[in-house]
Amino acid sequence: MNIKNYINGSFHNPLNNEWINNFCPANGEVYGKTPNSSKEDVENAYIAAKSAFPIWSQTTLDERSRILIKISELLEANLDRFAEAESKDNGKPVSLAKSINIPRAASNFRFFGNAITQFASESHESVGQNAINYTLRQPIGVVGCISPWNLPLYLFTWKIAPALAAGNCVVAKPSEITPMTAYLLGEICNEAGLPKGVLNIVHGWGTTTGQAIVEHPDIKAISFTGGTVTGAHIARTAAPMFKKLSLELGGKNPNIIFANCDYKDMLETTVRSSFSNQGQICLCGSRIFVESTIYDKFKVDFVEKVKQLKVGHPSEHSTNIGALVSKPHLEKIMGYVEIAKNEGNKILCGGQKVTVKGFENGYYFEPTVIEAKTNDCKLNQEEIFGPIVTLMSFESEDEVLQMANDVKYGLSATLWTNDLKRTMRMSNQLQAGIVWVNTWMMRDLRTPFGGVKASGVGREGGFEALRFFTEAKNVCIKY
Ligand code: TXE
Repeated sequence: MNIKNYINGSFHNPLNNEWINNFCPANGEVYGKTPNSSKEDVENAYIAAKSAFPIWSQTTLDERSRILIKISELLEANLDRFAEAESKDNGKPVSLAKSINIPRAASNFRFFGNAITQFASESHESVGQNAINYTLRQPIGVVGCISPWNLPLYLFTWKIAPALAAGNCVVAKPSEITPMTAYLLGEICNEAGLPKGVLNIVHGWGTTTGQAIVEHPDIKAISFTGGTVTGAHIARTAAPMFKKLSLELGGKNPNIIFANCDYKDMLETTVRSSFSNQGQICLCGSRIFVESTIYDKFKVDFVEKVKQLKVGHPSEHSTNIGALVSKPHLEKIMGYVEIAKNEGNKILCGGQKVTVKGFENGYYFEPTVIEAKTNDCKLNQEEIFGPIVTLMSFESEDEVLQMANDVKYGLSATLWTNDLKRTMRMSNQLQAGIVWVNTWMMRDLRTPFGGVKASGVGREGGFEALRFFTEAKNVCIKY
């Protein structure tokens, strides 16, 4: 099936007629083509967005809210279709797409459809000067949203929904590796009555289509989620053009386990925080630090649980771990196992490609646990973004804090302890944008979301996202 660009409310082939193969990770076969859109397609998307902006930016909040909530309802009504499409495109278990990924995309539209009706700006009375200041929060105009392949519709809509709610028009590009559900979203937007041109979706390689969006002189803000190297490149391109930038980048997140935690809960959640979505979530806790007094017990229990995870075809209900997203990504993951061996680390389980009967060319890999010798090895410092975690033991709070923070990334951290004072001390000192204590990936969409250090710049979520997608203008009136 060929995917098309969604421009001005209708579907178009790329003008240059260039296409990218779309692979199904579960069997390694090409099952469709994606446009490799050129600058000209991006320009057409921009023109459509620009024309739609005067009306959309003046559309009442009630009406914008109604349309976004309608999109959310239509996504829910089409849950099975979207979940199956996402699984086929990405390799993730259908059950995961159905229970978490697509429902979250629907929640994104519902949440921002509601949030915009509650969004307020400040006023400041200049006492003694007979003046009042009020701040307008005006939409920026045409904005660009670029998203990755790991949570395709979830992260795509996490950007688009607040951008639209705030009154902007959007030129968006999903990952060329997983374009299908973004394509299907166009139909839903038409059905929900989103005026044409308000949202435009162009497909293609990052270096062609994505680059054209970032370089476009009149696309005034870029919201990007993806790799740190790409984020740095986008920042270099956009900064001299004075664009607003939000960058959500990689992570190498510590999962810190103290002996006085609720062990059973910790163990179950740690399996999830290590291997959900085949470990391809920027929030996965890929460095597991365990207090020395329970290290040996944890190692045995954790490895036993990980060995029970079933690697299989994404549509099988019993599958816990589906296929990795692409062949190059599988090769990258296999490369890290070689690095681990060369660094003298010990593979406790996994480490091998898996052949699933009937789907021999699929990109399957065992969930892998590696005991790391030092914190400064490549395995502990580089973002692997797959089903590989490392284990290390620690003696003291100071030692584990030092190791947890001694990495270039700073997205999230997880802490398992029932000691309140320690929780407070460590949460203050962990270098991360998000700290989870005795849980993982529990999300409240009102909270700020983003990272520090090489994990990015800016925050998404709640009013933070609405602030990003608006310009503040202060008006001072003397009376
Ligand atoms: O990401 P890219 P990739 C990490 C993870 C992964 C690595 C590379 O470690 O292995 O990044 O993944 C678009 N101008 N994360 O190669 O390239 C691209 O088309 C504009 C972490 O898939 O960063 C896609 O739409 N756009 C991450 C998006 O950027 C460009 C999730 C992300 O692609 C562009 C995914 C350019 N010059 C990967 N080049 C997370 N933090 O969740 C590429 N793109």
